[in-house]
Amino acid sequence: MMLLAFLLFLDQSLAAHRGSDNEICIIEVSKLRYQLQRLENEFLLGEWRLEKLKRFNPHWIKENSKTEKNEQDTELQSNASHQFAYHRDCSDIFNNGEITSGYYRIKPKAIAEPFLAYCDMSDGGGWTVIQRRSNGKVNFNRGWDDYKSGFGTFQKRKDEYWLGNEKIHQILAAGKYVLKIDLTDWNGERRYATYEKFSIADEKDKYRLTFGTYDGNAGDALAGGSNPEVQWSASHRGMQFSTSDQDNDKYLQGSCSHESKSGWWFNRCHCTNLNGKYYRHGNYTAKYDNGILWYTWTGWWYSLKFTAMKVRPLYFFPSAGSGDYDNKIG
Ligand SMILES: [Ca+2]
Repeated sequence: MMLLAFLLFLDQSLAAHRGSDNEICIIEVSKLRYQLQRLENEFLLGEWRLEKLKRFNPHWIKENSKTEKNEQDTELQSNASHQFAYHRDCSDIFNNGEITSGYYRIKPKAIAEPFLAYCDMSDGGGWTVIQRRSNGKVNFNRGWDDYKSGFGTFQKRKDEYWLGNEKIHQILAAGKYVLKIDLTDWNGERRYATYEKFSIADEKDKYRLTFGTYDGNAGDALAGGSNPEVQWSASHRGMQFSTSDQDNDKYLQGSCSHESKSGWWFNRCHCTNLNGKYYRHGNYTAKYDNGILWYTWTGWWYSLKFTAMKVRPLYFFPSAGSGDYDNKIG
C-alpha cells in the first residue's frame, strides 16, 4: 500500500509539472518518469513473485491465506491427476523447471478443464503457442464454434492448430502479454514480429483484437504497415473476429472470411492473415489473396511456409535455466 501511495504521489507530481516551459522542470519530469517506470516494474516483479510463491508453495497457502485455502486445495488436488493442471500458461511451466519444448497441459483460471498447448521453451523460454502452420494438413476454413474452442493436431512439434479464441482470451486475461510471430518463407529465411500488450476481448465483443508497440524485422503488418490507405482498409487493430459463418468485418459488400477462406480479425480485408489457405509454394495466383500472408514482408501474393503465434507475459522473469533450441523447422 505504501508503494502504491508513493506511485500515486509521483504520478500527481508529474501531472503538476505538465505544460511547463521551464527546461529544468522538463529534466526533473523525465527523471521522475524514469523513477516511476522503475518503481512500477519493481512493483510488478514483486506481484509476480508473490503469485508464484502462492502457486508453487502449499505451505505459504496454508499459513497465509485462509480465504483462498479451499480453492487452492482443490486445485492442488487436481494436480495429482493432471501433472501440469495448475499452470496458467507455458511461462509457469518453464519457471517450474520444465525447460524442454513440447506439449503440456495448462489451465487459465476461468477455464474448467486443463488443455494441451505447445510450449516453446527456446527463444528465452515460456512461450505458449496459440497458432501454428507448417504443412497444410489441417483445414483452417472453419466456423465460429471451431475457432472458439480450437482445432488441429496436438502431438508433434510441427503439428498445425488454432488453440481456440476462448482459451487465448482467458490466458491473456491473466495480465499483460507479448505476442511473438515467427515466420519462414520457402527459401528458409526467417522473420519475426512482436507486439506488446496483446489481448483479445471476450466472445460478447467477438474476440476483438488489441495490441501495442511493434518490434521486429517482418514489418508491422498487424497495424497495416506504414501506408495510411492500407491502414484504413487492412489494419487489424481493434477488429472483431470473423469466420465463415460470422461476418464481423468492415467490408460491407461481402465477407472477408469467405474470400480468404479462414477465421481472422478482418478489416476490409487484411494486411496479414496467418490462417489463410496453405499453398505448397510461395507465389500464387487466385481470385482473392487467400494465402498465408504477411504483407509488409512478402506482399499479398506470397504464401508463407511456416508461421507460429506465441504469447508470454510481458514481464517475464525466467527463474529456470535457458531452454532448448527449437527454432529449426526442418
Ligand atoms: Ca462483411
